[in-house]
Formats: sequence, C-alpha cells, structure tokens
Amino acid sequence: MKLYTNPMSANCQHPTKLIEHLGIECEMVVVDLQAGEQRRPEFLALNPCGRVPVLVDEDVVFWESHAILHYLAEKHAPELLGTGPVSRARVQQWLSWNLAHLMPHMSALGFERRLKGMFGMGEPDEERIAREEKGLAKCLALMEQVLSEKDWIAGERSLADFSLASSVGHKLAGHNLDAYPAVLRWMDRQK
Ligand SMILES: N[C@@H](CCC(=O)N[C@@H](CS)C(=O)NCC(=O)O)C(=O)O
Repeated sequence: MKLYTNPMSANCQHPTKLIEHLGIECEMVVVDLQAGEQRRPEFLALNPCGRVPVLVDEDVVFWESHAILHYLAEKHAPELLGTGPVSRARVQQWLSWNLAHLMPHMSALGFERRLKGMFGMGEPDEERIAREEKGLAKCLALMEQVLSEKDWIAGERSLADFSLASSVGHKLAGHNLDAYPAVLRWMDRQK
C-alpha cells in the first residue's frame, strides 16, 4: 500500500494518523507540492484533481482523504465507521462538517500565514486572517461544547476524531487553542 502525501498538509494527516494508529504497513511517498509534482502527468493519472492525499492499494486508487479513511476503516477497523445507523450518520455528520466548515478556515489561515510567503505570493492579508479566525472560533466553540460532555466527538471513538484532530492540529494555521480546554484534553486523548 502507498500513500502519496505531503507532511505540511492537514488533509494528508487524516489518513496518516489512522494508518499510524492501526499500524498498517504503508509506504509514504512525499509529493513535493512546492515543485509542482502534483501537476505531473504520472500523478494526474492517479488523481486528476492534482491533490494529495492519494492511496494506492494494489489495483485500487483513492483520492479525497475521507474516502481513504473509509476504505482503511472498512478493511482494518470497521468499528471506527460507527456502530448502527445513528452512530454511522453521526460520524458522517462530523466528517462532512470538518471538510465544509472547519477545514476551510484552517486552510485559509495556513495559506495566509505560511504558504503565501513560501510560494512567493505576497504578504499575509490581515483582514482575511481576522475573518478566518472569527469563523474558526465559532467552529472551535461548537467542538468545545460537545467535547465538554463526551470524550469523543461522535460519542464513541471514530473516523471523525482522526479527521477533526488532524484539522484542529494543523501546524501551519498558527491558531491558539488555549480558550478550548475540552478540545485540548480531546487532542491529548488521540495519542
Ligand atoms: N478535499 C481534499 C483536499 C485535498 C487538498 O486540497 N490537498 C492539498 C494539500 S492540503 C493539495 O494537494 N494541494 C495541491 C494543489 O492545490 O496544487 C481531501 O480531503 O483530500
């Protein structure tokens, strides 16, 4: 099994954290995004969207981090998909919420604070940073409320925890979690 990945990407951390947790044997192939390797024909043949992560398992290829999480859980730890219809839908709810609501703020902050400079794309846009921080604070407040009452975001430990913890821990975003003690305790629980 091979995971095409990049260490700076939170989206790649979603499957990476699960692979590490389950002890799955998997070769990590780093795609140099700064050098544009994701736009090479051989990579586009794996993912026509030109993005990491991509998982190759013999003759099957998956892109989109959550599809990869699902495939790995189906094969190695089906309990992480949720048990029963309510629990499975609850896991889906949080996975969708991450990609639709939380992750865009993290990506924007990472871009403004770190990647823009690295790619020579100009100075950080402070107005955008303030807007994204505000949106992120709303998301983290919701997680804080839920995690004050339960150990895992969907009730039982699930794919949603692996995905959300990677997003919340996104190193490039430069955000501060001190105002969210329940989120911090949940982050510690992931280890
Ligand atoms: N929704 C996708 C997002 C994948 C994505 O945006 N990957 C970024 C790195 S975090 C990427 O490969 N960017 C390269 C580019 O846009 O050229 C997922 O969850 O896998």
